[in-house]
Amino acid sequence: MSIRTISTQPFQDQKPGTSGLRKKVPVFQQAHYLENFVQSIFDSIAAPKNATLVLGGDGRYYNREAIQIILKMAAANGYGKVLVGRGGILSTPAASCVIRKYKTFGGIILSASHNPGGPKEDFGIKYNSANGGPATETVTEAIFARSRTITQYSILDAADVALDALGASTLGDMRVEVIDPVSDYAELMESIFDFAAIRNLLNGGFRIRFDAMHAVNGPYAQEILERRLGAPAGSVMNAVPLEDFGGGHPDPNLTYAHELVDIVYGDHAPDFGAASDGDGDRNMILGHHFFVTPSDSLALLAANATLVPGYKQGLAGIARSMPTSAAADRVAQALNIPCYETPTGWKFFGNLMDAGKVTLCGEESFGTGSNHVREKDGLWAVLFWLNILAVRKQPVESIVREHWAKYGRNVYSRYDYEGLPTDAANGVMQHLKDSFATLVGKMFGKYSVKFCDDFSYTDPVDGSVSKGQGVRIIFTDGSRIIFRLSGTGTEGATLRVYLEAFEADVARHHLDAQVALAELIQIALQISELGSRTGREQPTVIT
Ligand code: VG1
Ligand code: CO
Repeated sequence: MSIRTISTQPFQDQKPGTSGLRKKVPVFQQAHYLENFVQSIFDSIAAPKNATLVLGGDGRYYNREAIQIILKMAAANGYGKVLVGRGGILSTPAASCVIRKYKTFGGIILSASHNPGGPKEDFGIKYNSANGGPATETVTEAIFARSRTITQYSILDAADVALDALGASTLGDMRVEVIDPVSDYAELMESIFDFAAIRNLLNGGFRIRFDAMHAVNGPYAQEILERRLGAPAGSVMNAVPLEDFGGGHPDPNLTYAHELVDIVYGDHAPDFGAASDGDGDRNMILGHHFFVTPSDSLALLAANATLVPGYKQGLAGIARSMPTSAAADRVAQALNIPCYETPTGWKFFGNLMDAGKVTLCGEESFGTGSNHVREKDGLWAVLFWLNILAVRKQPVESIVREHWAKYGRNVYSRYDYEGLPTDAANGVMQHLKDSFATLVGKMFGKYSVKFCDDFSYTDPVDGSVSKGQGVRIIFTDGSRIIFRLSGTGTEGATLRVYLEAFEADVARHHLDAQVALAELIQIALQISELGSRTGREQPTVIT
């Protein structure tokens, strides 16, 4: 076996987005494309000789091929050991768990999360640091800079490694350990939650449905919910991970998880429904004929955290991404703990958690997590809810309504306009920024604009500044409209419009969010000129 050094030329498009580098599979299949990016990671992180890496992905199309390439490149780049999930599988939170548990130098996660998979669909790669979290902006920028000047990469000339049986083998001088992708993660979950109480709940006839959407969490959910907690077989649906997610869009929201939504809103609906995404880090929570918005879910977990053994000492603080509703802020205020507002993407939470400033974090995009790992964690959120339900013995809906009655309701919705021409989407954002001065003080019906800006964040731990993180239009009553361009899409531009209105009046809490937000939506369309600038009247997805 020999190390080959291969000459290459930079691709100019390897800029990591919100969550790593995401492109169509055929882009990744181009000669040297994946190799260039992997070498750029290795060159930027400068691991000491014989360092250990964790490697795994969500099992989508091209996962196996990519794993073999990365293993051979790690061997050629002086790594001492790679821990790889059996079959090349690790959910994103499980990879974070393994990186932390075995104190490795870092890890590489292969996923395009909630985006479809298959020969013509999406693939992705990201680097996570020793804390188990996505590399900070400083590191991802260094990787991008390197990818623009790269001239060569190294790879071991060797046969493929067998990945389907547990155990160790060698690749040149490097050790490859194929590990069970589920066991370390399941053990961590048992250390946080009251499994006995949840088991009692499930034995007592409380019915759950978990939709794994043919994505990575199937085996995790079967092991934890069915085997360890005793949910009846079949409680986990679409449990077999498929390379193309069964042709679906593994995004746990009301649009794409419609199979589950039909069940929880149908006859004989279960008491609790949940789903997770392609790589297992997102979650959707449903009750009997009831949907919990992710922003509310974060606030509720925070308000009920001391019911869970792992958080019985209370929370150090909460963090939420800027577009996430301020429901969590109200709980933080009541608990007298800080609430941080960060840019979108999990990489901004890591520093806060490492510094002990926050315990729970969340995003409006169906992402919730805590300092048990450094990624959002879908199944963890489901177990958190089940633990609360086991203690409070109330339906999901009454828990949410009681929460609203106590704290008020932050009515919330997100409109996504996918696949827009990039110029038109940029034009909308520029137009909004150009309008700030004329918007302030302006009245739109009962709403008066208090303040507008393009969100900028200074990390309280390392002082790094991230600019241009989304346009905020904030009204005097605290309502908000936010416009942001997605950093995870692979085709054209996706414009997200986030709408939030605060409703203190319990008598209005039953209103459908779309009805309660109708006026704000019209204001958003009016001030952004979205329709005329993009030619798009209707959003692609409403969540
Ligand atoms: C989206 C979400 C964001 C999330 C990111 C990664 O990013 O809005 O909240 O952190 O996906 O989620 P964007 O830039 O498209 O809005 V996942 O499940 O990919 O790790
Ligand atoms: Co994801």
